[in-house]
Amino acid sequence: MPLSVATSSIRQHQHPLVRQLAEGIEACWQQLELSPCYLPEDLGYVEGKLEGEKLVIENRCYQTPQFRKMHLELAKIGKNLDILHCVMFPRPEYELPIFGCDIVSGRGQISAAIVDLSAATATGNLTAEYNSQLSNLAQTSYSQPRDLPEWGKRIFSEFCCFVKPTSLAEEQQFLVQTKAYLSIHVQRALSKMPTPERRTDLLDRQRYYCRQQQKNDKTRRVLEKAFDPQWAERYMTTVLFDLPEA
Ligand code: BLA
Repeated sequence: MPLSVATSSIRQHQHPLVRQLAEGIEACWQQLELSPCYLPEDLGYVEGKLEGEKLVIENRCYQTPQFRKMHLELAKIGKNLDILHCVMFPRPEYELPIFGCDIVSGRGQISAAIVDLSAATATGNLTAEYNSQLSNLAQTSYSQPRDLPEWGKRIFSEFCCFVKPTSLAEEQQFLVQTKAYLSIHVQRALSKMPTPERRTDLLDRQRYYCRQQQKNDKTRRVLEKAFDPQWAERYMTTVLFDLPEA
């Protein structure tokens, strides 16, 4: 029996792209054999204050035979800031890339939309199947591509898309592209056989990915202002990018 995905209460009030992508992600995830994945108990649903404005964070977290943690987070800060964060960490017995996506919208305008399938191994290269399927997707073009920060350059693949969408058409293009990455990923995961002998390497790479993501000062700043530095550190290292244990 697949686990049904409940409807979120904050997404109705979020930027349409955040809402549409959240729905697309959950629909795609239904193809997998979902079971719950537990976050630290007090951090599943959180409220805080940022400059007097209310911050609400809603987390959904699942695991499947192929993935140890599939996390979708929606956050709303006052009337202005909407965030979607999504990461899928494979079990280290499966040589699958890490899917990651982040949308940040301020005052109704998206400033950052990023999606990637990040390599599972230290070479930084995706496998041939991923390469060919991603290369075969329709070409995209955005008027405002953004430069990756240094920490990101070390983990994201050549297929990483990081943009500020400037029109409805570009927002829809990002939605279609992200859903295509996800759909390829889920199809590949379903046909993947485990390779337990690669486990140590794959775990190391996931730890590196998380350590690099923990360097995102922009995420940290928002959380520090809404809560406090200690809370932000705990949230980034136990909910967003916890290091997998050996
Ligand atoms: C950027 N992330 C940001 C920004 C904010 C957040 C405020 C700056 C927006 C901008 O530069 O226009 C905030 N993101 C958050 C918060 C959460 C969140 C508060 O997820 C959660 C509570 N970040 C990810 C994942 C990726 C990612 C999975 O969580 C990529 C796969 C990337 N976010 C990412 C990158 C930037 C960003 C690369 C730009 C950082 C920079 O320009 O320095």
